[in-house]
Amino acid sequence: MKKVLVTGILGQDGASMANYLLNKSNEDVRVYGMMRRLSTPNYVNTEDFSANKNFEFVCGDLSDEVSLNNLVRDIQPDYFINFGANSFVGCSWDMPVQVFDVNSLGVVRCLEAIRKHAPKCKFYSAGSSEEMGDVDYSPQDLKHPLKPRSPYAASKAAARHIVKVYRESYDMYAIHGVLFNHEGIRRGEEFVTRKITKGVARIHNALKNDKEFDPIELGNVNAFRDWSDSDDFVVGVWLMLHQETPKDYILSSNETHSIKEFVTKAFHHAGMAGNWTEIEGDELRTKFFLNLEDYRVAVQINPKYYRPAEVAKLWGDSSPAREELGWKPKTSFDGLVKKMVDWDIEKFKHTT
Ligand code: NAP
Ligand code: G4F
Repeated sequence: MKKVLVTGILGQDGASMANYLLNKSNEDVRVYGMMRRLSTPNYVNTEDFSANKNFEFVCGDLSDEVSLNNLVRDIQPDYFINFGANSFVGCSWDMPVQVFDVNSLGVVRCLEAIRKHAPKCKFYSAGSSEEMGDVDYSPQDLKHPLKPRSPYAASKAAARHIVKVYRESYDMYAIHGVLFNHEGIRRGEEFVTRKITKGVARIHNALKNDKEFDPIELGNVNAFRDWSDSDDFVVGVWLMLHQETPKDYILSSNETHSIKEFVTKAFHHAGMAGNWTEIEGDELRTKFFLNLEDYRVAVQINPKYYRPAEVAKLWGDSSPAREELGWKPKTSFDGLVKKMVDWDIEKFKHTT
């Protein structure tokens, strides 16, 4: 039985990976899910597998090398999948030191723990399309230069470099997969897709109950992202850990869509048609109206959600992963929007 240490177990990808390994794949594995100490942990993402006899929560923190060294020494994992991070770009300007400590130095701490205590362990580092940032061309491939636009993106670019250094210096199986945006029913509620689908569910319920509602407030709705389903990506990450020679790959949908398009589709899927209106030169007055008799505003702009520097357009090229690893995502953009909207309408059916 192979032993897999997964950090970020209470987050989206850590939980999706554990759920895939324990419930969906035919792998014979024991999963150790690392969480940090919290006064009130939120176990909502781990409900599907936490009772599995091959699963165990373990305690550790990416900012603390003692806990990482002890875990790697005691567990002797075959795979170490590092999904733990401060993953929210928007807050990374407010806490740049913490972001670098967890996202960059945290990766060094993982690599050192493996080098010292389990050098044969295969390591996955969670890279990001944000590393491309101020993009030179589309779609972006692994040759695209690193042009980070946020402390978060810079911290991931640093992680990419150090993983390569350890791979080449110590002959370690260490990879840094560059993943474009991926979402789903475990997505944190401050990320734009989940914020939209939760808001759509709230407005859907209000209309159903003949009640008033407040609009969803967003920042830059003209940004484009390459969105996929997290459940598809964890399969790709697992494939990346099974190559003969370690190599980095991109995972992406190979499509790009604007935030506006996501909003329109999400409302449409919930049975609420609507339209965007804009006043030229006055972006702040951009609004999404529902096509009701009284044309009510369902989305409006609040500049507090603007970022000090924006990544305008992410659009990935994952053809090497598809051709060389045989990875193929199952969920389309439309399928993703539908899955998230349906989930949130059910989950928040009593919220108006
Ligand atoms: P997420 O839902 O925010 O999960 C991140 C997890 O990391 C959380 O469970 C968090 O713990 C944990 N964490 C934060 N600080 C930690 C620390 N000091 N020590 C240990 N654990 C810590 O993020 P995600 O969407 O699953 O993303 C997984 C990874 O992929 C992250 O590295 C992210 O940067 C990267 N990534 C994500 C995407 C995407 O679109 N989702 C794309 C590219 C790369 P708490 O639950 O205690 O807060
Ligand atoms: O959903 P977001 O916060 O995701 P972002 O910044 O693209 O980062 C996510 O994907 C990265 C991979 O590309 C990951 F590395 C990272 O960990 C994270 O998972 O924002 C998406 C876009 C941005 O352009 C943002 O400015 O949506 C825009 N946006 C507009 N209004 C908003 C909002 N984003 C958020 N979170 N909230 C808004 O109200």
